[in-house]
Amino acid sequence: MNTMASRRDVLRDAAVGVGLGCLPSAWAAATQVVAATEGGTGGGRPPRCFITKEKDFDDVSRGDPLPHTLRGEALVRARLTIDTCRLEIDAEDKAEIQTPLSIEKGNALDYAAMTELGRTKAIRYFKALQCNNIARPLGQGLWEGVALRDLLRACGDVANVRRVFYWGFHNNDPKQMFRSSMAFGQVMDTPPGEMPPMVAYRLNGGPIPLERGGPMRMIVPWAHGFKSVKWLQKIVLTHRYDNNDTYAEMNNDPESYLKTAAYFDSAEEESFDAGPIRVTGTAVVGWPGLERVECWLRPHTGAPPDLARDDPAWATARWSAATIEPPPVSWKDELPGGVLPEGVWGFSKDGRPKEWPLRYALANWHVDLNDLKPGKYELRVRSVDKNGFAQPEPRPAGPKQRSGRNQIECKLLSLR
Ligand SMILES: Nc1nc2c(c(=O)[nH]1)N[C@H]1C(S)=C(S)[C@@H](COP(=O)(O)O)O[C@H]1N2
Ligand SMILES: [Mo]
Repeated sequence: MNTMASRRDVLRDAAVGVGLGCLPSAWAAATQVVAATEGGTGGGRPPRCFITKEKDFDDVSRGDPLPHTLRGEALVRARLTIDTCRLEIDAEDKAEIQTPLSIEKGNALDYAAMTELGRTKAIRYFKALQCNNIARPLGQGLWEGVALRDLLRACGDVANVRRVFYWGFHNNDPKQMFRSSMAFGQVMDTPPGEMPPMVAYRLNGGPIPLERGGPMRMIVPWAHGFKSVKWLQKIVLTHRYDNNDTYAEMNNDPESYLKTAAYFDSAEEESFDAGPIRVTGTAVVGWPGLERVECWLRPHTGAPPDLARDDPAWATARWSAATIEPPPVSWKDELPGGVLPEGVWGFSKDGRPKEWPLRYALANWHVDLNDLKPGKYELRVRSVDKNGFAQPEPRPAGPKQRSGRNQIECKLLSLR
């Protein structure tokens, strides 16, 4: 076991950032880039482009049959088409609402009403979807919709409201209901410079596909995926102060914030010919922000790469900064047609992001490994948040802490 060899500082800060949204393929071939896949299937590998194509997200859905497998008449009955979808807003318990919106009264919000509201009130922001319990981002989209606070305000006076409950289509089987909730203040009192929760009706410039929870989906920027309810149909204001999230079950923390954590594009073992290697990955910029991404390289010890929390090797690990890639030079090439960068949350009038990396989004990073001798290596990656906590801090990484995955990933590299 040779942990000392890791002291050979084989990592260095790559000064040149080639990494705009998508890697040029000629460059990639020349330098043995550990290729990012086009996402989707292979266990949640995020693609290299800043935006994930709608079809390339990994899917986390409950229901039997899954709502997005319905077709034809069944889809119409489920009210999951652009023409049939309706969003109802009501109150329960002691809570009151002046103008409830209901299918019965004929004033529920349909898709046309949502897009009409959007003409004056639309907001757009990037959001990385990440499951509380899956250690890899599912994808990142540009979501467009109307702030939930604006929809609620349009329903007139309310009284005795403490929480907002909401759910989507669930095959009319109460057991299949997937619900989530927010405190009333989280919905109404958006702090300056923050993104509000929204009812989204567009993803990446087009209607939200059924697979991604369209036609209408709740998007909660600061939270894990379970707050972003798909196939949204019902919002209920309540006097109850307790959370009713489906994700409150099974020891999940229903108020968990999106964790800051770094990932390899591919965590699988890979072989290379001797020569420079670039390893790429993404980092989720969670609630505590992202200060930097770091890598630790050491010769493979032969032991399984899952290093125990109390393994002495952690204490002598040498972490070197990876390069967080700069914003795309041309947002026009990244954004869907018709969307101007200045129309996206967090961008200034000159079309540039005010902060980088963007909060609740994915940052791309890379690390260059040069002068590696033939052999087998372990490469680990971690994020350091703006509070100075390095992953997995500030909480344990174990499976019993269900407030968002944050284990340190390890990738095995073989050099011939
Ligand atoms: N209606 C409904 N919404 C849902 C779910 C669900 O099962 N049903 N799963 C949630 C969970 S746990 C996650 S992580 C995200 C996943 O979003 P995606 O499938 O678009 O990647 O959707 C959330 N919204
Ligand atoms: Mo999830």
